[in-house]
Amino acid sequence: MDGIGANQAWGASVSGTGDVNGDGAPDVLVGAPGAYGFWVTQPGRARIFSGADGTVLRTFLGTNGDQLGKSVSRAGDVDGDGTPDVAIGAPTADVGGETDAGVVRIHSGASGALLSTLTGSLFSDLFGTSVAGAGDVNADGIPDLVVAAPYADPGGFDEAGQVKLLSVAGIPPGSTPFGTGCAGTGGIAPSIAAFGGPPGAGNPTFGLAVTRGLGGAPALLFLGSLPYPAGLPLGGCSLHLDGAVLAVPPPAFLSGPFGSAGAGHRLQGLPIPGDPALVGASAHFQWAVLDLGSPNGLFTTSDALSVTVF
Ligand SMILES: [Ca+2]
Ligand SMILES: [Ca+2]
Ligand SMILES: [Ca+2]
Repeated sequence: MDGIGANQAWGASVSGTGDVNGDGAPDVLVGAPGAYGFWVTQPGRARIFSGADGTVLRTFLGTNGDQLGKSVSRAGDVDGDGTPDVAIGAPTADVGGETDAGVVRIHSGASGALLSTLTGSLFSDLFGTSVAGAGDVNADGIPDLVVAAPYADPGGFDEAGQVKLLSVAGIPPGSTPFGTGCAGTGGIAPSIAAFGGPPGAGNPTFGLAVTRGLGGAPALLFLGSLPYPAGLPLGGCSLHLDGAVLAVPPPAFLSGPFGSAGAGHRLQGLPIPGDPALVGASAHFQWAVLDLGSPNGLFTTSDALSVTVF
């Protein structure tokens, strides 16, 4: 696993990832923040290598001056597909015109796809200089991350540094939860949250999560044209959507272990097209999870979420 060019800084960061390719052997993640690209300086890169035979399983590339790979970490199974995911820091990435604010990218271990980006907010904070998987600190069922911005200026102290413990999922500005979920096996009700950044038009990583569902169970995401806060009774559960249709046709299977109460979660990407006509539009969502321990003996429902695009 040697670098193949001058100044790549190959191995500036290393981490185990868990088994991303399902061959039973844990794999490894290596960062090269100094790696170059054609005509750009220090975009950086990171790679996952097979722990079994050292072959390259995934390659992640930064863009100009990002120094992607300055930090790397296992992230746990963030999207709930059963394969561990990874976090990669790019501390000199620019964010919204703030030079070197820094980002941490969370990628699927299974496909390499970008799941979410956590961002620094201010000039020269270098957010993402270090990153580590923290486990599920806030008990919402999704693994969290701890990220350092060592050149941040908290309290007005120049470059005092700041460490943030961050949840991948939550309720973004302009979105409103409503209604109530119904409890299934173990007396635990699923809940809905958003991930992948705010619901802005053109955000390709926006999506919705279900957490605390029955482990390994299939789940369906429903979309309604109008919210129905009072709820249509469904045998002890409530449908909080008017004109409900499936938002995504195939069911998503929640993370395991299979059948364990409240242990299942899943992230479902819902990329928002970059269409100005969508700005100001609202959509309303609710999950249903197959769970024979529910009041109706068939499925539980989450609370609902209204999302307004800006
Ligand atoms: Ca492996
Ligand atoms: Ca995963
Ligand atoms: Ca969490």
